[in-house]
Amino acid sequence: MKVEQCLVLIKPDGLVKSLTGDIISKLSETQLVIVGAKIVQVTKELAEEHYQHLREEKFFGELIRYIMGEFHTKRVLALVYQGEDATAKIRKIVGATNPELAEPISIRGKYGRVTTRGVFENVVHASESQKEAEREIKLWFRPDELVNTIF
Ligand code: IDP
Ligand code: MG
Repeated sequence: MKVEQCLVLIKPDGLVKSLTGDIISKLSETQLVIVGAKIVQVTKELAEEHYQHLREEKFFGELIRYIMGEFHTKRVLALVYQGEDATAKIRKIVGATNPELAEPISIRGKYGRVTTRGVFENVVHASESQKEAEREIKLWFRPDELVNTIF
């Protein structure tokens, strides 16, 4: 067991569907601590950097428009969780990337959908590993926006 951080984003569909409270309540079962939180208007630069690993995918353009809020609202709620095994605990509650394959009681299984445009609108993002979490948190937050100086 080791202390980790994890970036969670409530994506624009999650905000429009008024799921913020549900998602934060569900994540509180992990007993992890929130050490950073803010509403962000996602720029193209931030979106493309965040999803750089998917640049070659055919759905990349739609994914960028989705996270920028072009289909819902131009807001994302960014949260940083910290605690033991944060990424694994959060990813379990969040569920699989494809909402049709996600556990029905996971956040994505409950609230996500596959659009005819070909994007998985899966309500929430969570870092996949501690390495990714560090990269993502540095991208989304300045050090002084986090409770402790983490990075
Ligand atoms: P993750 O969000 O579970 O870590 P990633 O592979 O990092 O999954 O993909 C980032 C986001 O891109 C997903 O959350 C989803 O919104 C979208 N996405 C990933 N794979 C597909 C796909 O095959 N079709 C449509 N959208 C996808
Ligand atoms: Mg990912």
